[in-house]
Amino acid sequence: GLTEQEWQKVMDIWDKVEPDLSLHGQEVIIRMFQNHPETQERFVKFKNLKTLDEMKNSEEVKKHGTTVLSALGKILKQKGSHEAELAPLAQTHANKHKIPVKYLEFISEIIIGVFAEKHSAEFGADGQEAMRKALELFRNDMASKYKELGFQG
Ligand code: MNH
Repeated sequence: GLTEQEWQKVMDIWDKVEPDLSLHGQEVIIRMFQNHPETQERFVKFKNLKTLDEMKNSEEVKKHGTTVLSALGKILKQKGSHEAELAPLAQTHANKHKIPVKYLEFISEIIIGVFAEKHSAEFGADGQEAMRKALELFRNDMASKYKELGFQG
């Protein structure tokens, strides 16, 4: 788990991100598609977007980015006691969207990269390390749920 100080660092950076979830979310989704094109194939609604411009101009991408980050924010705020928030997410990502843990790893690193870029002053090495630990905890718990659900992930 994380120490209370580490959770505090995670919450501090979240305070910076939260006022503009859609901008951060849009950037995360687009960068995931650019760096790992196989992830885009998992989205029926985004498969058709071909150029970076199309992605940037898509209201749907922005909306999805907001959906993802608001769900993540709710989870992080539980500071590890996130069973109630995580279970339904694991269910859909295993059974419906079929998202491997590897892709959750991709998006985790991208989230850290985007936040670090946008908030370099507030998000130093220790903050990044705390966020990495929090996202690892999230992923490990997703992976356990995947296993229970019989999804190889
Ligand atoms: Mn994901 C839908 C949260 C990572 C692919 N995702 C959703 C929804 C939430 C969500 C909330 C909407 C409700 C639901 O279907 O459960 N997703 C997350 C979070 C992370 C995440 C918090 C990690 C952080 N998701 C990923 C990754 C991929 C992915 C990584 C693929 C590479 N998600 C999807 C797909 C949908 C979805 C596909 C369905 C989108 C749609 O058609 O509306």
